[in-house]
Amino acid sequence: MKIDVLTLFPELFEAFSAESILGRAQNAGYVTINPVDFRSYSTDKHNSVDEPPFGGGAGMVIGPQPLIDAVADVRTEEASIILLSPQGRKFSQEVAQELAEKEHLILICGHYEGIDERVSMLLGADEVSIGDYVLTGGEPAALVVIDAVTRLIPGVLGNRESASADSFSTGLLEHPHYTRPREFMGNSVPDVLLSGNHKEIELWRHKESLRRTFKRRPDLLNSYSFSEQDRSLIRQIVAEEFDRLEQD
Ligand code: 6GU
Repeated sequence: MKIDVLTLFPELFEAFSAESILGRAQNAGYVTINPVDFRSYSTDKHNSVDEPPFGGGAGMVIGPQPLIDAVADVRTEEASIILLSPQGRKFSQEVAQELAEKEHLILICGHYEGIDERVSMLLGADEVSIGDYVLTGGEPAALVVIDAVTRLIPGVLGNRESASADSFSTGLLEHPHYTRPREFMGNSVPDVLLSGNHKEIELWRHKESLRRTFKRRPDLLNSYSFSEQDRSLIRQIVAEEFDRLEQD
């Protein structure tokens, strides 16, 4: 996959994408992340990219010319053009999976008050937001999208890090994880994890996934389909949580 990122701050992407799994994925040839400073496409004599808004008001708006020219330069037949914007459709694991199947992504990062509306219209851009909060620019959102998408490209994660058991891929939050030491500041690792009984461990993990989702993100259970075993585990969890409340 090729990911071109049109931004006024290309260094942010160079640093982030050189490290860890993203760095490894690039070195192994699964993905190429190419930050493009779209200021260099400005035909303005001062290389400026922003202007005050027509109609008045605060801030500056990024004009269409440098972005349209930059996209024309990097675009291929297969490219999907994504504009990071708080007005976009909401990013999710499902959207990440959809984008991970593309060959070429062009991500456009706005800054200041936003981007001239004609950019999205002329490019037929897919506008994407990473959530209901306001960032100073699209760059952190583009980093989130790049990270979530890259790890889903087949081969990027080894078997040991496989994405299939992740929170959201199963429809549930992940179970808790523990490592050494067995006891830390008076808190022990649950006995079952030291038992060596893999069936029991799997059952415990699944139950704790259900418990966490039930307690922290009950909204996720609306689109989860319960097995008979899940129903029985949920009954146990409700009884356990109720007992815990009565003890306090
Ligand atoms: Cl893509 N951009 C900005 N500026 N704020 C956001 C966002 C994007 N997604 C959520 N908030």
